[in-house]
Amino acid sequence: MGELAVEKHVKFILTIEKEKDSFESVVMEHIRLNGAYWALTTLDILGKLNTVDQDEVVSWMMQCQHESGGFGGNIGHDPHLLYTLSAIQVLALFDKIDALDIDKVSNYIAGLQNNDGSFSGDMWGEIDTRFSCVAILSLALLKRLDKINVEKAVNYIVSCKNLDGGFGCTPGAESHAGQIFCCVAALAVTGSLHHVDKDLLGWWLCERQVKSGGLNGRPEKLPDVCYSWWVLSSLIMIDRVHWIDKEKLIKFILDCQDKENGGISDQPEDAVDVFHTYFGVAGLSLLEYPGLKAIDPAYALPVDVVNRIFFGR
Ligand code: GRG
Repeated sequence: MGELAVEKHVKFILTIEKEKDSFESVVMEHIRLNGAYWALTTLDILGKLNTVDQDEVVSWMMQCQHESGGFGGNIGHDPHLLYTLSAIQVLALFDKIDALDIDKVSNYIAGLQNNDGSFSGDMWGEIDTRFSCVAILSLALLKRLDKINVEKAVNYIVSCKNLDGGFGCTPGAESHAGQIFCCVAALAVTGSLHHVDKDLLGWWLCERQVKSGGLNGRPEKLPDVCYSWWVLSSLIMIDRVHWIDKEKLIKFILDCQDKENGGISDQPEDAVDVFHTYFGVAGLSLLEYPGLKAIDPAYALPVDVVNRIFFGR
């Protein structure tokens, strides 16, 4: 089995940040704040967060904040819960959450909760369990969960549970590993995991492993490195991670590396990008690959960062 090409991946991430006119930078222009979270968390897991200028990142990021308190994907873009969580996560990595007006940001998030407990992603109203997840993770990191009706939020997530044990984006929608992460993480953070049938969901999740060792996101679909995160983190949170073949999954992720120029792709031989590089490295961290910082399966932040926030150490 090959090895994780740490130096190459660090170089890949630092290069895409500098090449503002590259294809990668242009297609990521509208989600640059998500990209910053994926890139910086990868660097931190690899022990290389000190290679970036933190003040420069924070100064750019604070310009992405809208007067409502929410963050947009880039300067001048409309605010959305998805970018607001990324901003909080990046500040958490830098130990700079205090740079935020915490009441303003948490009021923006709480204002997006609907009467049935669900969350809209932004003022335009789309509802999805992804937004329940990011709202709950954000408010938990800001220690402001009291701003929302947690019981209603949990009941809405439970209403998205399916007969196969999984969760979808709205009530009755198909189970998908990405949405399962969202619902399980939100339930974990709110102390509500008793709503999950762990054996039933664990069985559905471990059936996501295909012959190559990779994981898919739902039945009959192709494996993709990003599900190493969505599936594994969920299995860990429900204590069923020993139901998959870890060695085969490690091999699948390592086979998706560009060993020459760095970066990780969705499948072997495909083009690399920062999203799959992050979820590949984060997946390896969950698999306890040597030399990587441990990552928290619910907050998707290094464990030392989460401990610093909640336990001051
Ligand atoms: C804190 C890590 C973190 C995330 C925040 C936004 C979010 C919460 C989670 C997104 C979860 C999700 C829906 C992931 C799936 C992403 C993905 C690869 C979707 C592809 O869907 P299809 O239908 O692919 O194109 P499949 O694999 O089903 O064919």
